[in-house]
Amino acid sequence: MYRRNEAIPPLSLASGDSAIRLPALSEIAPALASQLDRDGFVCVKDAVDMAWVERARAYVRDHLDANGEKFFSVIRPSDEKGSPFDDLAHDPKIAGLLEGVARIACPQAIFDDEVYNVLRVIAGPKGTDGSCEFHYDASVITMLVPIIMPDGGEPHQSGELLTFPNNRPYRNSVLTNLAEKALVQNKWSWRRTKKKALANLEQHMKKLLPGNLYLFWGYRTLHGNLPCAPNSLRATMLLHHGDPHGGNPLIKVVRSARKVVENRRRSRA
Ligand SMILES: O=C(O)CCC(=O)C(=O)O
Ligand SMILES: [Fe+2]
Repeated sequence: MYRRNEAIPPLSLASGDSAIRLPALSEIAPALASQLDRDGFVCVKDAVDMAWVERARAYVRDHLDANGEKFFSVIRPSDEKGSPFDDLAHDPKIAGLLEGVARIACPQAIFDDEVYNVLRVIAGPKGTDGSCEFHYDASVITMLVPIIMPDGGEPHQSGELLTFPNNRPYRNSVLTNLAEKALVQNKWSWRRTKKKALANLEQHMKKLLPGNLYLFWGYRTLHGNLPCAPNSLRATMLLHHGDPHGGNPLIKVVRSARKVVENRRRSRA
């Protein structure tokens, strides 16, 4: 068993072309699930090949060169064949790990054939876009893959992740879930949550290092990131898997409405 806050080391490195070094699922899934239940956050150290990180960095830089230095996100960047995001999201080890671990925690969850993924980039003069927008993810499990993290900035101003791990249980009712999200995902609550996190950074702040993978129970964990210094660059890939309210028609309506908003935001970016 691993101690609290200790990174899970790669137990036995897999060979082959994969960008990911992870032990066999059967070895690691139960340990990961219980560590997530206990600590709420797991770091799998050195699991991502730095060559993959460099390819993802080059993709981000190309996008910024073409579109200007500003916040952007790409929904399902894995749809671009041959991209680093295609490789990672379609890596059977990643999908297997996410599904294997999430099934232990939430047996009723429904799993899409593909792991939902997002590329999220903070850039430009403000450095505050999207910061401290605390939320619960829709997915049982969230994997965060840091690509570029600001360095040399003031501590607590470098886009560090803030988490309130395992802050809520799975809700039986979709309506309870939506009401709870509405209650915490607004600017008044964001201000309160930020203050609470800043008052106890040791407990809530997670430093993210490219090359490592980070896991948390996305549905149960209230989370957001601290602002970055002006003109910083911060890029993360998020992988989400397992829907605790899978197939519910109300959730489908909410998601398609959100997609419209996201697309508008992206077209403004
Ligand atoms: O980029 C991050 O650190 C977190 C983003 C996030 O929580 C999300 O996109 O769901
Ligand atoms: Fe999230």
